[in-house]
Amino acid sequence: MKLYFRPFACSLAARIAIEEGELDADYVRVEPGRPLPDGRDFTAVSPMGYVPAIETRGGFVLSEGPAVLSYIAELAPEGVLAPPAFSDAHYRMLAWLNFVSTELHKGVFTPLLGRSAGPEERAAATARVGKPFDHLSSHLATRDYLEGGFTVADAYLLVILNWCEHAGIALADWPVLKAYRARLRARPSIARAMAEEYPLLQAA
Ligand SMILES: N[C@@H](CCC(=O)N[C@@H](CS)C(=O)NCC(=O)O)C(=O)O
Repeated sequence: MKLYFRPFACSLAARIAIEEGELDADYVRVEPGRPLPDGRDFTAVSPMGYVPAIETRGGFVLSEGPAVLSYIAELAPEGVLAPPAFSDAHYRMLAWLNFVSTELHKGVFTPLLGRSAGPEERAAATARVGKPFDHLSSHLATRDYLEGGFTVADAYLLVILNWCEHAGIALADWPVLKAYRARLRARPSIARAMAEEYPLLQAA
């Protein structure tokens, strides 16, 4: 399986899942405005040009983070990256993936990290972080992970929390989330995945 990624983008969650699940993957970096190493334009893999995307040896291609993370979770042994299939916890994990994707990634961080939003849109995006961060804080105040043990939803949330400083969001205002981020960063799979991508980010 190939994982198409950009350093420290949302695709980092898929790399974390691959590390945590001890799965095999080749990592293909996507560089804006440049063809892939095999000469194709990245839109041949991911029509919107978004990472993450995966491509299997059998030719199965998939984009959209929550779907990619769910697929990777199913490649790992049951219980390693997701609660057992068809359990209530499994569906709650899917709900968290959607929550992180919509309420945080696209709703708050995409406008703050991109270049196209003007001051009004940025202020509105910043104002939208309070409700989901408050909800996460009260949920995580009594838990180590979003749903039982570590799942791909935690990997996705960690990646979003990594962006706070760059987006001008004061994570210190949510100490539960700050502690959760520190705890996750200390997890070996996450530390390894971040260490792989950090030098690429620095050199970019
Ligand atoms: N709907 C997509 C969005 C993914 C996305 O926003 N990816 C960003 C990186 S975090 C990206 O590839 N941006 C490149 C661009 O905007 O051209 C998903 O959920 O996977």
